[in-house]
Amino acid sequence: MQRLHERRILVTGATAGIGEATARALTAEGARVVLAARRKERLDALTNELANSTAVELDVRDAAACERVLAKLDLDGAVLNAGLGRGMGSIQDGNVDEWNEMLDTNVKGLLHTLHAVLPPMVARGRGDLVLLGSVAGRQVYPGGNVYCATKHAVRAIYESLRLDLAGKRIRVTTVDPGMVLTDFSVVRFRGDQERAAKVYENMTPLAPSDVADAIVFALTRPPHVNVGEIVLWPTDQASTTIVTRRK
Ligand code: NDP
Ligand code: 8X3
Repeated sequence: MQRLHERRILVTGATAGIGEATARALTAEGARVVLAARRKERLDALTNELANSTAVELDVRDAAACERVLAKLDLDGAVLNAGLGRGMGSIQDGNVDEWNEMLDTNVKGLLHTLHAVLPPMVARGRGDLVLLGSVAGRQVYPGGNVYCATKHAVRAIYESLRLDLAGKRIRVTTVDPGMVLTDFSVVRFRGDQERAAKVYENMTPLAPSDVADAIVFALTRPPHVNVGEIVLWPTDQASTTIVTRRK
């Protein structure tokens, strides 16, 4: 029995990491997945591989493109996962372009996506939203300032959605992972593989499939159950600043 049989679910940021793992897991549960991201060749490879999947090339920072591409999709659910970190350091030494990229993607991109996908769900009186927050939306850490601020904003948007959508039969979930082994740190450190690898050195991070499992759990509860907040830590991570590294 495939628990998401024929449900049409959008996954933003589906070309890598958590989004890709989620697209795979949802497809395995019978969902018709719509993959969204910027890298067309990766979208093409995934739609060729995953049964019942389609793709839209989309930069979530582009509000007009989100409306044009997403508003017409007849969605049962959306996993709002597209996001990134850029750099690590103090605010006084910060790079304004990197701040804008994080804010435009993680906060405004999330809002653009919600603005496009929500009206048909509200009209139909049914829909599921899963936001990708982070433990960085619950705690800060040295050098994390603006990235952490974007994830605190995701948490505020999650809480706001619960109020705005009260009584409309739309379920809202935030999934907030700790360290997950994806391209996240490679992107954050602009391709510096050595620096990225150090983040996960001598500890066992979550795998993208661990996060996908949590998303599938939330989406497969019966309609009267709304899983609100899922916080997933690696066993080796006690907080955003305390990580056990085993030599
Ligand atoms: P990856 O770098 O592996 O994947 C990021 C995905 O986001 C890619 O598919 C990328 O696709 C997409 N993306 C980035 N910018 C845009 C954009 N402007 N428009 C559309 N898609 C975009 O990172 P993760 O899988 O780790 O990150 C996914 C989410 O999980 C993020 O929101 C991140 O903040 C969050 N997270 C990650 C954690 C971790 O430790 N890895 C922990 C907690 C939360 P493309 O480049 O093709 O557009
Ligand atoms: C991304 C992971 O290390 O910034 O949210 O908490 S981390």
